[in-house]
Amino acid sequence: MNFSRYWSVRQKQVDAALDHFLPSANTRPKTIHQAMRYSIFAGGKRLRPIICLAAAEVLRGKIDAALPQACAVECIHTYSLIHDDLPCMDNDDFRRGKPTSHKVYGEGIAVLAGDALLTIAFEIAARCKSQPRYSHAEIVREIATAAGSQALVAGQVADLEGEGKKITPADLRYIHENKTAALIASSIRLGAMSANATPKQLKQLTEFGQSLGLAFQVIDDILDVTQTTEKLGKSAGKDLKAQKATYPALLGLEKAREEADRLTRKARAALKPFGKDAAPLEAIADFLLKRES
Ligand code: GRG
Repeated sequence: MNFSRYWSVRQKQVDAALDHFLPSANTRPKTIHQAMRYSIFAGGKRLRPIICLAAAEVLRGKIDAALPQACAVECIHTYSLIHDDLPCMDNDDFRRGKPTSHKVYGEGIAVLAGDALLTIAFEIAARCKSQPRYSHAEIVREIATAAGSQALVAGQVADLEGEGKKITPADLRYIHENKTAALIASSIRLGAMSANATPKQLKQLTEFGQSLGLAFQVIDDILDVTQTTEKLGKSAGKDLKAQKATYPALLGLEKAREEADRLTRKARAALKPFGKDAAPLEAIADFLLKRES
């Protein structure tokens, strides 16, 4: 498998679908649609939509059937980044290699661009086809749960409240599971649901997504202290400055790397029942472990 070609083909498919689903930059009121598009097309990796499509692929489902759900999760992810960067949260000037939304459009429009991306995620998801095992209501509930106050928002609350405090490894795991792993696991689940996964297949892929999501965040913590701002496209060294608990801060760099390794192996083990069909997800797990940005 030529992984970089695979990734770039998928990125293009996701970008074309997002372009189709989002109102054009000329749609009134122009400012909000320009701001939504500015952040969506600022150059994100598209990890969540691509793993959603890959999960469908592993179950021999159609990519087209998973595209609305894939775009919905990317809209939610981008909203969370816009809001996370606001002065009242992490206060960052730089994201995806560009000035953050509030730096370009002002705080008011940045808040609204985040709100509008969160909302449009559900409009886009509602365009998907239901499957014999998964109704529209179940698909929409999956997304709402992952974005809500017991997952993504819960992680952000615990992260905000944990700043400058001594937190335990269990607290750190709670933050990472909710702030990062929940949306990643849900992206995989949505792809699997679009391919009408059996309950057993969905369980295996959920396990994969949870371990992959945690590994992704441990690696993100490591990159924050080992890479430059230019390479990351976002401010490096921020966690340290904000006195945030991270895996390298809690365990040291070497143990944090071992933990990322262990979680990736655990994720890969959950793919065993899919045999050779799991190749795209296995390749993604390996790529994420070795990534440098
Ligand atoms: C504001 C409700 C709310 C939540 C914010 C996503 C988030 C929670 C905070 C952003 C900061 C952060 C370190 C989040 C953890 C998840 C993460 C590593 C996001 C970055 O994901 P990438 O690397 O980003 O996939 P791109 O830009 O490539 O899409």
